[in-house]
Amino acid sequence: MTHALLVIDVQNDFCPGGALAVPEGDLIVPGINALMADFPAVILTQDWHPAGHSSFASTHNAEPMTMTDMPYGPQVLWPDHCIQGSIGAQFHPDLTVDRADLIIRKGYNPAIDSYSAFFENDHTTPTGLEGYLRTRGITDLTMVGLATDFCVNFSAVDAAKLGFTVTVREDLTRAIDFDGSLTAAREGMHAAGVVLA
Ligand code: VGL
Ligand code: ZN
Repeated sequence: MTHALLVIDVQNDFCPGGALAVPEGDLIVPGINALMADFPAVILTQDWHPAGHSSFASTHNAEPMTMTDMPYGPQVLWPDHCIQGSIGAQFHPDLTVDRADLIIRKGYNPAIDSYSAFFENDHTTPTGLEGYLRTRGITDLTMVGLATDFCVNFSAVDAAKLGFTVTVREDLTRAIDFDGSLTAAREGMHAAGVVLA
């Protein structure tokens, strides 16, 4: 049994002052850094969109935080965020990135959003993370980061469905909480067998 810490999207754009700021998103950074010492493996994810990404409201001449229908289902339209190579896409400057064994990027496909670290939002296109974890013998995952109700939620549910033992440290996450999304995320994670600690 090997237990990895998966740190989701602790990037400038999801912190106060960023393009898609999650309230208090920066407050979890010291606790995440401290937690890294308890894990033999640390993996970071990085939301990494090309300009003009299909999840951006601006791409559809729509208002941010409205919904659209994509071929793979309903999709929230976000403000432009985490554009490849931008300051907003960089990790929070205080995050300890040196402990990371792997940094996995997602959301680079212009036509499909990717909340989950495992699959794009079509729920079928893999990111490759599953194979990485399995070939390293990693069976247990603790997840922290941003945002609880989107990327942490989708990553945790996918990991549980894939058979990993998953814990989400809610004290080291923060939520966007859009239209009941946090309550729905908690229920979905619980139903999938994710331990909310
Ligand atoms: C996220 C919305 C859009 C997240 C990423 O990291 O939770 N949310 N892109
Ligand atoms: Zn994104």
